[in-house]
Amino acid sequence: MRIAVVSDLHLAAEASVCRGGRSERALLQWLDLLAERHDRVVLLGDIWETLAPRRLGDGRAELERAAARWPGVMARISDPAFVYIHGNHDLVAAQVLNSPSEWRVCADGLRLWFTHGHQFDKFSSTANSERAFWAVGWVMRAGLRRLVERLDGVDQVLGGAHRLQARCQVQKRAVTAARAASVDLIVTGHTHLGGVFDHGDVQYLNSGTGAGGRRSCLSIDTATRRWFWIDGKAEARMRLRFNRPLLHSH
Ligand SMILES: [Mn+2]
Repeated sequence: MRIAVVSDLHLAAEASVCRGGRSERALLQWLDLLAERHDRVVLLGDIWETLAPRRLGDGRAELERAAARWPGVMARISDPAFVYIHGNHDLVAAQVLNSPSEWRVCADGLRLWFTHGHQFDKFSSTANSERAFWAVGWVMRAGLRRLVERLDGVDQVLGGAHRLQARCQVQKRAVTAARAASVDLIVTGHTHLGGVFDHGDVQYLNSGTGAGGRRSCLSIDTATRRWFWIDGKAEARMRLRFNRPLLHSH
């Protein structure tokens, strides 16, 4: 099975708080190209930005407004070629769209677990984070996008995310959970730090982000047991951090 993974688009109704770009056409071209080349495209959470409404707690209305601005993305969510899993910034989709928190699949003898990853983050899994992200929305409306981009780094520190495998607490917790659940691959987004990370018996994969001008994604082929992360920022087609094929099987 060939699976592409995209996450953290942060599509919002208002341009000032939308980190996912301006053109839906360009975004759909990318998603449809991935759908053409894979059996499934997993939309792994934070596809919608519903934590930055004008009024705190208005997430449901915010999702409707965002969907009206990005109708093609919403149409793909109900397309069988796509699997949509909610994250913390689109948690409201669990009720409104019946979006699950995870997808577990077994293919070619590999067990895979797809989940957004905020549950492994000590900051985003707290109730205070909703208020914090709502405040960030107003900072963005004030035109301080650059500041927010720096806040992304603060968010990573608070949540325990790190670019380096050995220092990433989110990754460490995800791998512990994967071992307890007896899966071979755990795939998350959330930290915006994409890559393929070898933990021996478990592989941790992160899709990175499709926001901030990036088009990062994962491509997984369970038949050949190869998976790679594409950093959508610079060399869009460059294959980074190839994994070693898994030798064991269940
Ligand atoms: Mn997230």
